[in-house]
Amino acid sequence: MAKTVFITGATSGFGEAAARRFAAEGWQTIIAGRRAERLEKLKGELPTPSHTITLDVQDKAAVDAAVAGIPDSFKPVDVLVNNAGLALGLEGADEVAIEDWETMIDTNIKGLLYCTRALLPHMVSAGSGHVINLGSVAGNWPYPGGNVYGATKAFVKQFTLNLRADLVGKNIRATDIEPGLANTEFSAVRFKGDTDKADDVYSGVDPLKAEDIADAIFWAASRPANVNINRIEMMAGCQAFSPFNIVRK
Ligand code: NDP
Ligand code: 8X3
Repeated sequence: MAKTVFITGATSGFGEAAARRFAAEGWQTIIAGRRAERLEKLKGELPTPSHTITLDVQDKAAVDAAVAGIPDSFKPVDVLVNNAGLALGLEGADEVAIEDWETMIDTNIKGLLYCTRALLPHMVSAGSGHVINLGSVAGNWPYPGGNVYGATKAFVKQFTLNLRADLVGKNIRATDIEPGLANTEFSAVRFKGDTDKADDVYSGVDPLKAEDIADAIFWAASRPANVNINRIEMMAGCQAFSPFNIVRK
């Protein structure tokens, strides 16, 4: 029987690339996101059965309804990829719009929790499953303007590890994938449609591609049952660490 992966944020970037990768490997996909027309287009291009769900992960009732409405032919869900997420802005903590912080928390933290909590009991009943979360290097390494975005990804990392603690012995795996600089719509979203600013992020460098992250997600999902990949932190070859910022008198 074909395996099924449920991917949130499949309309773009890592989620779309992951859907293409899993489908190419013979998996059925459940693809979710807010942009319905993109989901339908993607579904038409995938070689295996796909179920689309137009979904805002910030809406708990909608998440519950989406999970309740999964067709029998897509059950059980073998892997949940909690990928939907975003950064908004790069302003300092004293300047940022509080609404941007709220949106990041509602999406990256609460949306991820809603999806996980809705699907986990089904995985436990089925006796197997795997939750793969999209963290970030921003959850491990501070940078100016990363304030709440990085904090949401630190939450994702620790929640993933705590899921492992809760689920050990239940044949449910949990993995945090923590990419660095990757060229997707991420920066266009972060800079609210300012494409010049977004393009600057990737100019003159060779960043990670969505397919690189899809590769890591699929690799983690396709390890034998006796293996759990706890975390994968990955950076572009052009990216590394900076010295501490010391302000001198
Ligand atoms: P994209 O902007 O290309 O894709 C983000 C996806 O998330 C879209 O499909 C979008 O779909 C979806 N999404 C956003 N908000 C919601 C919501 N409220 N409900 C449902 N879906 C939503 O970015 P990436 O592919 O780069 O990002 C994917 C994940 O990886 C994010 O969690 C991001 O934080 C993380 N990440 C990104 C990095 C990067 O440099 N690109 C590096 C490290 C981590 P739609 O708008 O249709 O709802
Ligand atoms: C995305 C990577 O460095 O822009 O999570 O925060 S970064």
